[in-house]
Amino acid sequence: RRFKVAVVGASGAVGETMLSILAEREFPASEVIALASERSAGSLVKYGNDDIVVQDLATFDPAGVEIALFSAGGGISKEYGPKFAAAGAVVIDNSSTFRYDDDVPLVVSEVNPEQVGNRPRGIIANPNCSTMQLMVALKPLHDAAKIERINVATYQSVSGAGRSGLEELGIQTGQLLNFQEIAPKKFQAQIAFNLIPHIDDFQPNGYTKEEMKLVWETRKILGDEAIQVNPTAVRVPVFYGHSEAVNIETRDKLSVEQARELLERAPGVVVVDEHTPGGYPTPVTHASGSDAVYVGRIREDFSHPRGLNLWVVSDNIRKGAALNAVQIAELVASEG
Ligand code: A2P
Ligand code: 11C
Repeated sequence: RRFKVAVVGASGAVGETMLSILAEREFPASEVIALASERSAGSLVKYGNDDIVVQDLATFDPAGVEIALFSAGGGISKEYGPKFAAAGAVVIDNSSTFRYDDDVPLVVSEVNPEQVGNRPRGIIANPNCSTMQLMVALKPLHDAAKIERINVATYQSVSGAGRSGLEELGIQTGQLLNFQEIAPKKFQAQIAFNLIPHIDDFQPNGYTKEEMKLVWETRKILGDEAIQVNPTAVRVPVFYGHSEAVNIETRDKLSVEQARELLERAPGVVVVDEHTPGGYPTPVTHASGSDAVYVGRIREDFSHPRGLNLWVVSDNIRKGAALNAVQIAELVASEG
């Protein structure tokens, strides 16, 4: 059976990757419809070797769409997601709009695929990119030794902020190399040759929303309200690929050898962990353009009897967003 699929936000950084991954993985589509705002309506986007015309979401009739992948921002998901679901589509939403609703499953395809069927509103949420790669890496360790606490510092690329984030890093880099003034727009401070410890809005507790997403989403995906998560989220001048310095404290002792063996067998994970120059993943050398979650620098935390350190890197646009959304669509399609 083949499905009529719509991609909402098809002209964006995640949307264009959704289209290319649908084609790459030969998703059983009878038709693929590209939707965005009236600004890009009429322009062409790539679906495999084909060019398809972008249509205006505001005037599009969702009747007949069976699977809709949304990545056009939270406001668009909130307004149009329920309309597509009411028209009969399964909505797979990449925004944070529905993630914390009890009647919307939050799914990482390697971690809790069984939740896909549990969708009373016809909506399935795709986690935030920084949570996504963390869950793929930590699920096998959690199953084996029960993680009680996670300390994580993220190093998040500018593509997480969409096309305008990519443009801002490129433009500022050029300007600074030419001794010109820069004027931050998308980011809160200069991003070229700098780091910014601020992603999304500050919360009353002093953490940012990007940091709290790691707390809320980890608990929901692992189905473990007791797990403690202490995040710091940082924007870095990297185009594609989020990295994470992760420290976990487990209930049962996990040796480096045990952790490596579990990770080598884990779906979606590639271990790159040699104690040599370059024997670890980086966003540019491994993650960018790849599907896997890469794990390296696996070592025992010598300051804690049941602590372990990991370095986790993945393409935030692929596994962190578009690929997982397509994998969820594949799970839906396999229901028949
Ligand atoms: P458009 O290109 O027409 O503005 P990114 O995250 O890379 O910035 O991409 C955002 C995506 O969401 C783009 O495809 C963008 O389309 C789409 N989008 C933004 N606002 C709207 C809107 N009001 N209606 C439909 N699509 C929208
Ligand atoms: C970033 N993680 O890197 C964000 C982008 O909740 O889906 C994705 C925000 C989200 O800026």
